[in-house]
Amino acid sequence: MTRNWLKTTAAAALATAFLAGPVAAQAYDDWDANSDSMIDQTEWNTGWANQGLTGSIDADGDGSITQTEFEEARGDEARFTERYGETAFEDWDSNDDDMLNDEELSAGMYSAYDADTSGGIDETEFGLWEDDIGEEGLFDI
Ligand SMILES: [Ca+2]
Ligand SMILES: [Ca+2]
Ligand SMILES: [Ca+2]
Ligand SMILES: [Ca+2]
Repeated sequence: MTRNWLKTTAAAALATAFLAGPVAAQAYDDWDANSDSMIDQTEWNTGWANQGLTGSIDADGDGSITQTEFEEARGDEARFTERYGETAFEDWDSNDDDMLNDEELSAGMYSAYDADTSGGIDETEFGLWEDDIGEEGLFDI
């Protein structure tokens, strides 16, 4: 954990002057703004935006994720499908414009990781998500 964090931090620092770096290690406490040991949808969206996570898979930087950008970012297809289902892109595209914006991606991931559908992301669920994002991209699973 510590070693990974150091490695990620060093890489992120290195990448600052260049293009978007690997997704930095996430801190549950930073995301849980009101410290009630649960990340609600609002806190999740804020954490998501603060980390610029949509930008890390938006290859052309236009603010929308196309299906192509999505597929290129998702890493191992079989594992991705196992985690998110075969129709994740369509399911998350709530306004049916064949693109995912920041909000849709954030909401889609939120529902995917609220494993017990309690309406909040607890530390265990957050840890699972953290394990799934990695240096090769947001969906390095
Ligand atoms: Ca909270
Ligand atoms: Ca794009
Ligand atoms: Ca959309
Ligand atoms: Ca939950």
